[in-house]
Amino acid sequence: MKKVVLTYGTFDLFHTGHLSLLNRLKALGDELFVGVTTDEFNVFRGKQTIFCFEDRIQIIRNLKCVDLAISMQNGEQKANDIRRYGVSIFGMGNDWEGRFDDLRSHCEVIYLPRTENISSTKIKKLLEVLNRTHISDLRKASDPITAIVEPFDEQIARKDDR
Ligand code: C2G
Repeated sequence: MKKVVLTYGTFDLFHTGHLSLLNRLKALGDELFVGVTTDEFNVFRGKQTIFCFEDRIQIIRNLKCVDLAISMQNGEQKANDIRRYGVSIFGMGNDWEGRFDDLRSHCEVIYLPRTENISSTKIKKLLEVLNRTHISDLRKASDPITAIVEPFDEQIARKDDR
């Protein structure tokens, strides 16, 4: 019988931390099934994503290490999925350490070390900073141009009034 490994995640702005976790989980069994949080579930738990559900699940579905991608619509479906898919191992990153120990009555539960120094939140924060820096740079660059153009604008406006 095939050994099925199951995990869940948002997988927004897919990065090497996600990839490393999925590859390590796959290596623990024969098949890797991945649940991707729906946009509705993310709204419910107050998590905002950059990529929509369809985009996030499409990336997961197309990974070499993933055998099946399913939707995660709520926090209560795990035990059902474990039964339905004959899951042997349920695995998550260790930021979730201890949070799913109740599933131990259904299958083996493991928490793997997270990859340091990368996360969707960090990427989003970095982009925000870049964005702010760019806006202020653009403002600085456009100020002298505005100073040159403004008198012409005023001249044209005066001519139009006549
Ligand atoms: N992860 C990792 N290393 C990182 C970032 C994330 O190993 N640098 C792991 C997380 O520990 C998690 C998985 O990648 O197991 C997916 O992470 P997220 O997309 O942040 O998913 P999350 O919002 O934690 O959703 O009920 C469980 C939730 O659905 C998990």
